[in-house]
Amino acid sequence: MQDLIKRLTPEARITVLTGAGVSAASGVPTFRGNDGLWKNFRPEALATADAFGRDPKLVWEWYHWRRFRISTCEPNAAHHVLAEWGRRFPNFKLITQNVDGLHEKAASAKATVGQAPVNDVIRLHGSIWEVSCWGGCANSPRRWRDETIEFAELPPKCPYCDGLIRPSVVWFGETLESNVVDRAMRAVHCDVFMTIGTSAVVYPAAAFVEQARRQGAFTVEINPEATPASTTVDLVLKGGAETVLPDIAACL
Ligand code: BV8
Ligand code: ZN
Repeated sequence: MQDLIKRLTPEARITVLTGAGVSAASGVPTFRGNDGLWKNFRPEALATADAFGRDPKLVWEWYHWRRFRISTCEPNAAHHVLAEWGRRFPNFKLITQNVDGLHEKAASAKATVGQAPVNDVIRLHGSIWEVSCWGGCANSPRRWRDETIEFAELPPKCPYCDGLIRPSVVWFGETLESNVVDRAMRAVHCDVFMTIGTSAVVYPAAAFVEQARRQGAFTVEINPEATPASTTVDLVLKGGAETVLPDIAACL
């Protein structure tokens, strides 16, 4: 751990990539854990445009259930430490695969009134709290925030064209937004890269830690389990993010 602490200096370029494991302590089910997001279905089978095209009601039932679940969850100590680091370290960047919005919630919880949350989170896979028109109708914005918990009907209708709306998340087989990928690529140029709470199986996010290492970053993994990244990083800290991150913060 000392190897890491000595590198977390005020001028250090620190980049963190998070996955579902960071929200586990908040009660948000992970994708591939044994509590499985929805046991009968694999995310890869449901989180696709094909699945939505075939059965929009089924896919919406899954998102409806996840939105309700997430609406009852609060950020945990891991989110708060990362939000604090966003304020403390001028060259801190946070990249997340999560769509639950808990990083943003933790950042805005501490931001002084009127101040934009300091760590503008680089959200690779979109937000479960945003929707867009499935048909991309001319009158609708590219995406908009919709925090409805109980939709009157599933699948919900687009208010601009009476077609369907979809969750504004990146599904398997869909490309990530190029400006988001560009920001992530710039953030991978760093002194310390920490991959936290991700099974490191979904691309292109899973490739970032190796790209960071190749560019000279000191790489760290925080996860109670081993992942494909465990054998490539400089330091593995085995444990939950909600305990390991506060332990690191206490040494700073
Ligand atoms: C794309 C949004 C161009 C929806 C999600 C190579 C290059 C590019 C693409 C591919 C490629 N190879 C394969 C592909 C295709 C595909 C892919 O990666 N497939 C995988 C399954 C092999 N990638 C794509 O399609 C991407 N698109 O690149 O477009 C393209 C397209 C096709 C072909 C080539 C190029 C789009 C990927 C985005 C998919 N959308 N979600 C939604 O959320 O509903 S992915 C989904 O998985 C979530 O976003 C999630 O964030 C992500 C990763 O999961 P994790 O976050 O890691 O969560 P998981 O449950 O897996 O693991 C939790 C971890 O936490 C575990 O390790 C556990 O031990 C740990 N943990 C548990 N408790 C704790 C903890 N850690 C810390 N503390 C704890 N307390
Ligand atoms: Zn529409």
